[in-house]
Amino acid sequence: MSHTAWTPTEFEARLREQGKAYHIHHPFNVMLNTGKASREQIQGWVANRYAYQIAIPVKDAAVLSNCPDRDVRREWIQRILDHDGFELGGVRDEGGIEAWIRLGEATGLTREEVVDGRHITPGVQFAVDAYVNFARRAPWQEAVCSSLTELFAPEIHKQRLATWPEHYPWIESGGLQYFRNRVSQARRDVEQGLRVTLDHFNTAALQRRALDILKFKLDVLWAMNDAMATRYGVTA
Ligand code: AHQ
Repeated sequence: MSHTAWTPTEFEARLREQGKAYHIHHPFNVMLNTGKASREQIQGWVANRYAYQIAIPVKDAAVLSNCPDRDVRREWIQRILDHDGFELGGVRDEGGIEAWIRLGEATGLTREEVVDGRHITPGVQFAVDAYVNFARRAPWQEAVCSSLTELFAPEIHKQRLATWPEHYPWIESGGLQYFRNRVSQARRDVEQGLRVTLDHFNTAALQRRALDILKFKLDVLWAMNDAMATRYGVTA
């Protein structure tokens, strides 16, 4: 086991290598993005992923509460605004959680059944809670590192935008706005997440820890898909 730290370039390459375990490769996601999902499977996915979406601002607030660095907080707080929405100085943005509910309605779910969480499976909730609880108790730099699954997120959002209109024309196009917004938001998130991670994890041991943290978060996303596949089945 090497005791010499990787250069930032090599370290970033090792982080990106972990994309092979990203949930874009999970059979449930492959089913969704290759047009094989039924209406019920898509509705189940949207309703279950709501548990994750509403947890993100809580997770990000946990990071802020652990972070003494004002400059880092000034950038990180944007993530909460992205999801919860805001009304600042006359500028109003409904936010990503509202856009996710719209996605639910576009698939034929009612706002009420998305928001009341009746479709959320225990496995999805446990994975989401593991992520939030990790961010609450871990050093804030480790929680920042765990958000780096977003290195791989623009591709999955673009894949949905490229395939869902063709495969699922019955989903009203406005419902996909969430994915359109996330392509640029994920890129901006990663710019800060990577900067903090490459700077903080600067010894061989710390870099191995960073890879373990990213693996944990990849497992959170994978486990969510496992739970949904168990509940709704995977049509190959
Ligand atoms: O919509 C997603 C989102 O807002 C976030 C925040 C970020 C984080 O802080 O961990 N991760 C994330 C992700 C979102 N969408 C997922 C998807 O597949 O639609 C991907 C997920 C991620 O890559 O971590």
